[in-house]
Amino acid sequence: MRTQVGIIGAGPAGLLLSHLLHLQGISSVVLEARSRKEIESTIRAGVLEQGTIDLLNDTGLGERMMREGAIHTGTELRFAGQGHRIDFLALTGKKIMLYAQHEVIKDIVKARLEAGGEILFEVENVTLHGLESSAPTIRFRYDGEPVELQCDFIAGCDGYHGVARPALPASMHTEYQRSYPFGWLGVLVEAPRSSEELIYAYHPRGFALISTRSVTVQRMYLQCDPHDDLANWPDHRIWEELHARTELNDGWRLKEGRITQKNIVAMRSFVTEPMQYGRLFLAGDAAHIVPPTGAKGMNLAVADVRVLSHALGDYYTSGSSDRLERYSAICLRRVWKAQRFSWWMTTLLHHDDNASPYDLRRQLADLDYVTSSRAAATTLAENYVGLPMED
Ligand code: RFL
Ligand code: PHB
Repeated sequence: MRTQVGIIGAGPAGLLLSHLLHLQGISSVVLEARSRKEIESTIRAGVLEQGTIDLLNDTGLGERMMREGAIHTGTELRFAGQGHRIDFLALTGKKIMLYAQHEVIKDIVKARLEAGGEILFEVENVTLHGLESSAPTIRFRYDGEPVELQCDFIAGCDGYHGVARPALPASMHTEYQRSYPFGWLGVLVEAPRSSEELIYAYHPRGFALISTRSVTVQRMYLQCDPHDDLANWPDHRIWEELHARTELNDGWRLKEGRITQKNIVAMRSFVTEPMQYGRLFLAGDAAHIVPPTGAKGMNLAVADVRVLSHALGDYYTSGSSDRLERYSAICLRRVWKAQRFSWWMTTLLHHDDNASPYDLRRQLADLDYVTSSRAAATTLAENYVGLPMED
């Protein structure tokens, strides 16, 4: 088999890259370990930045999102029994969209398949070869048969646990990371919305986030121990904590419903530098991870593949490798700012049992500052709606 760009992983990064390449007349094959059904039903992110919304619309992927997604012009920070609105639109002129990651995935898969794009699902034993040469290959098993895919370039879009990053020679890369003593217990709930906008709540019992998927399905998260077991979280305990952590002095109360799904995720910050080696380019979670508090992960994946698609476009139209050589440097400037923001939102809003009384007072001052100073609220807002995407 032969293609111009071999793409490993059909998450937002890999699928969008193949679409953006197709629009420039560049061929690709996407190799995905899981089934189509699985990637189209895994519950993950929900917030799209203004730049992500614009990119999806500009490339013909936004039709269902604009119909079914919900535009939000602000968010609420809640602590000490009071809510404070951060007005994104007034502070930055920009908005965000609540539209689930698996819906974005469904839309891109459909567009790719309708355009005759090749996505091979349930591939096994993917290995990368000849990264230093101008003709790298990807070997894998498909339908039980061994296959070799010859490419000009390989895009490693296979997430944090994929095989592309480990194929980089360790001596030429540096990994930066930080873990947090926090996990998120996420639930899907069949209930009406309790609030028009997302609520990020700090409480001495821990962080809580009230998000949404539709008028009838809500997404909620609770800070928990990252090693906690779901068996410790019967529904009544989840509701008790959600109510306690989101309560307001005016008697507002979260609407309950049937919990249909529960999971626990650990929080981590991670960056590998550089994000490329020879003919291999990493994009999205394969290269960097952020804790979900800033809602940045999927948006970073989108920004990376936008840069990569432009750089590959340059190569195929003019033969110039200049932008490809600068790919990692271009992405990392924005990646590190998203790292900073995600770290800051996480430490601002979570309760650390080991924090000193001094640190807890300082944290409350930080919350008070960001909700009372227009300058501070603007820095939160401009990061949340997304810093400019660079070329
Ligand atoms: P993905 O989505 O992990 O996709 C990688 C794909 O590669 C496949 N794969 C392989 N395929 C072939 N061979 C192999 N050896 C393979 N190994 C892996 C996998 O099956 C998978 O299909 O990476 P990508 O495309 O970089 O996208 C990243 C995003 O998924 C991620 O950053 C976001 O979900 C993070 N995130 C959020 N991001 C946002 O922008 N806004 C949010 O509101 C937001 N909320 C969240 C989140 C992540 C969360 N979790 C579950 C950690 C909320 C949560 C709870
Ligand atoms: C979500 O709706 O899943 C969501 C929203 C905001 C975040 C993280 C996740 O910061």
